Amino acid sequence: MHRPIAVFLLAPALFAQSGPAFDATQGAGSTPSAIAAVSTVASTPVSSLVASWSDNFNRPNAPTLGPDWLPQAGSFGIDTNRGWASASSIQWTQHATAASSYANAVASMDFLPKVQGSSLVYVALVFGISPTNDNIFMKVQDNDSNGFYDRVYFYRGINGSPWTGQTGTSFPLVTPTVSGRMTCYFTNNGDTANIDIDNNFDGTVDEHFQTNGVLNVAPTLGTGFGISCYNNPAVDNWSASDGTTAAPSTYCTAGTTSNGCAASISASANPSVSLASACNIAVANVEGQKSGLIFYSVSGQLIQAWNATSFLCVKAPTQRSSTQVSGGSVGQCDGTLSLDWNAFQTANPTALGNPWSAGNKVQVQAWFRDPPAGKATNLSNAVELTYVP
Ligand SMILES: [Ca+2]
Ligand SMILES: [Ca+2]
Ligand SMILES: [Ca+2]
Repeated sequence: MHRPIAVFLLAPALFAQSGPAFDATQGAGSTPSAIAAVSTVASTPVSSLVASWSDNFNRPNAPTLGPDWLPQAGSFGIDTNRGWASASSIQWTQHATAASSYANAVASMDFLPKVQGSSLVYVALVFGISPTNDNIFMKVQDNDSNGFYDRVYFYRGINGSPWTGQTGTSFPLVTPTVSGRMTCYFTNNGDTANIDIDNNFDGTVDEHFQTNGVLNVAPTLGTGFGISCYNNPAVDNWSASDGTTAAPSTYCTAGTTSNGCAASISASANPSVSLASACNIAVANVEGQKSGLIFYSVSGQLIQAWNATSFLCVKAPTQRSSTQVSGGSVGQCDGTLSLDWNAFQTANPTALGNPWSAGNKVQVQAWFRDPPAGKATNLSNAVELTYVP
């Protein structure tokens, strides 16, 4: 790709507190201000108890992300149960239904190594997308193309430019990383934009960055959410929320079974203390005709090797639910496990975590038999739930 060249539109004084501002994706050849014409922003009102949206991209390889995403520039597809950007340079896509005022919104996503091509990559979360595509854009980037994400940037517009009153545009990661989870949100009544980086997927934030002055932009922001990438990085486990509470959020990595199945867990919604809404846990892609069970923790996320491919993703102590049979066919990945969370808690009032309170967090994972595998078992990825009233 093009070599970085020293062309900047920005006053150096802006970056006195934030290190060099050079952005390799804004060298010759890129067109940061060229935002493609788009369809109308999805504006379906979301009035449920928990306004949240998520995508773990766990579906067959495909050249698009499917109907939940409205591509705006470039191309996004599915690769091995992850999302990825498959064209070149600046690309972005908007979620079809996610909508919230930016100020209370929270979004997160895993940023992963490139799938192909140049190591000059970024992964960005986009907030407040308006019908004219104004937005707040926060990215983590491998700015020197060495395979390690090393800087974050806060921009107005898709790979755009600083906003008026910003107190820093770009900051270096103390510990560059090949992958991690970024969580972005706003504080200070919507004036401060924040990026948290968890560089080892253990649920604990390792680096935090922020900049101010978003209120100068707020009047022209909208309510859409998006993803943007530069070149061909992979992403996973996107979620967004209106701030009422965190969305059910998948994390950790599923093991690969002896028949090549990667069991994928999901939750229909966060559980409710008052049982106001259903909370169904589903595990897809389980080996057929195997016994298994869903278990949980209230002690936090973990990533600890279980066997050659699986990880234990929840901290001890754990609570098991009943053993069940996965169904499907022997040797196939068509088995499933499920748990009616509310029914289990109602039937087991002394189970771990009871009595529940709003804000309680639960980490849920599935275990199932796989005789040829290490420990003769494998594990799914995990999902974290947050109790709502
Ligand atoms: Ca995935
Ligand atoms: Ca780097
Ligand atoms: Ca961490």
